[in-house]
Amino acid sequence: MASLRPILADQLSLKLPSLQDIDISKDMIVLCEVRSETDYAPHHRQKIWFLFTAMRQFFKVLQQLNYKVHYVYLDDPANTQNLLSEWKRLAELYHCDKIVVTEPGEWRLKQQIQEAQLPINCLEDTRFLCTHAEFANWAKGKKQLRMEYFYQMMRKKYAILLNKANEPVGGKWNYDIENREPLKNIPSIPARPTHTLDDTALRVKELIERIFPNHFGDMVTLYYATTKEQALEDIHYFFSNCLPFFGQYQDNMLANEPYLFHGVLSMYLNIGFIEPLELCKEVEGLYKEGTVPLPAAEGFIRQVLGWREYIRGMYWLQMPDYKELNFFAAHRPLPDFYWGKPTKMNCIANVVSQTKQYAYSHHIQRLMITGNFALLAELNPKEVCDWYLGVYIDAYEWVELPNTLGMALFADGGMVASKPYAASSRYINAMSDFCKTCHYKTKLMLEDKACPFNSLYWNFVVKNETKLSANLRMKYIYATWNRFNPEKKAQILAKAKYYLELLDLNNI
Ligand code: DLZ
Repeated sequence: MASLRPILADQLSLKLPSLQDIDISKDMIVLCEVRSETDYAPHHRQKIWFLFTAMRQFFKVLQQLNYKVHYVYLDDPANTQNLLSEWKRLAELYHCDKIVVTEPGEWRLKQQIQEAQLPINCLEDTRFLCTHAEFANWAKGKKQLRMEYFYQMMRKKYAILLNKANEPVGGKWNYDIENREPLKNIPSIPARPTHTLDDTALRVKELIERIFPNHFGDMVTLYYATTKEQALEDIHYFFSNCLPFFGQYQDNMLANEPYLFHGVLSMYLNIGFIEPLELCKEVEGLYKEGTVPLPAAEGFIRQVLGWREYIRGMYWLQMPDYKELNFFAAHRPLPDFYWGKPTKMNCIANVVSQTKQYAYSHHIQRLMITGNFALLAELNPKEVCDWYLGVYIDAYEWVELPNTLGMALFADGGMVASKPYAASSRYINAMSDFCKTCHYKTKLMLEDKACPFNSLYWNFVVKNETKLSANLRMKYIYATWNRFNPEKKAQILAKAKYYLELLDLNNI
């Protein structure tokens, strides 16, 4: 009998394990656009546009390769609008006695697969470079699961940037310290490649505008590649124009440069257009031929081979309990300005507006602006995580949750990060041009136009002293606070209280 081979929107790769033993003469591949996936998070309209266009382009590729493929369109009257029920319907339609699928990237969906009364064989996703068993084995018995050690293991496993003695080239595993440049002398950035919107993309645009008229997110154009070939153009643009500067400027933020020297490749890696190992090897090759300095190559490879795999490992190791963690017991609802309503805080307004336009922000904007504010203002982790999962074009829960709940919000109490990434506006002003044109003043703490990040920072530190003061990396922060006189301390906390009240009125 035949088997059904469903492919998810973030599995658009011919190397998928569930395609490897396929019998091309009878097995049926299916791709389904369904409301259960469009609606489980508040997805940005451009994200859905990107995914459906990429799915439809991949469908054409499969047809050209003579696979048997069935595509379910969102507005197909036969569509039951749920992945599992579509797989059941199509398995019956095509007389398939089993369903072979590559493991989904989200626990929610894996759970649905396991609970479905269907003959499903779920294969481990070999597009990742560390298996679940390897990660669990690495984690076993360790008190702390720090990325740095995991990364060294992965460098050794794949022999990336190692010399003949199996030691790191250049003598160090990590060149982060050489990577951080302040905000000056930024080289000019050539325009990114654009991709023509073909009939497929335009038809999907019309569909999204019709079905999701009120969803968050601009649809003026689609900024991203929707085929593997186009994604390769973006990679080559990145290699030639950005990678040499990537490390140096990766923490900077500019109001008019959403991408700076970032790869903007995560959306392609995460849907399967690019293989992570190939990408790392290409970058290593560029270093070896002298095109890219070691700190830039190492910094980039660390993101892909280290951070990306570590985050995924942590997700599967800790789920489902991980999602419920709320270390600081933060409960404030997500303010309206996360959805584009006005705020006088220029950094947030700018990052949210870029997010609305591009469905993208780079990692420092996500961590140190929207994430930092959510941490300081005690926003409910569930609402914050839902926002990140929806609005970013590269977000699936395996990558979003540990990055948001763990890294940005420290809601896991330090499983992912060794200390909270809390910062006052001093950091934002040093790394960005947002403060220059802001209503609030970065240097002020108590005055009328004092930047809210400043008093909220101390409020967060003080409020969570019992939870954080034992952390060695926080010691100097508490020492600074304790040097303030009692009157100043009281004034700072009163100012924070005032701003939190304004925040609750959506008037900050
Ligand atoms: C994110 C997403 C959306 C918006 N829509 C679909 C869809 O209609 N069909 C589909 O197969 N996948 C979609 N996805 C991606 C899935 O949500 C993703 O595969 C799971 O969350 C696992 O990572």
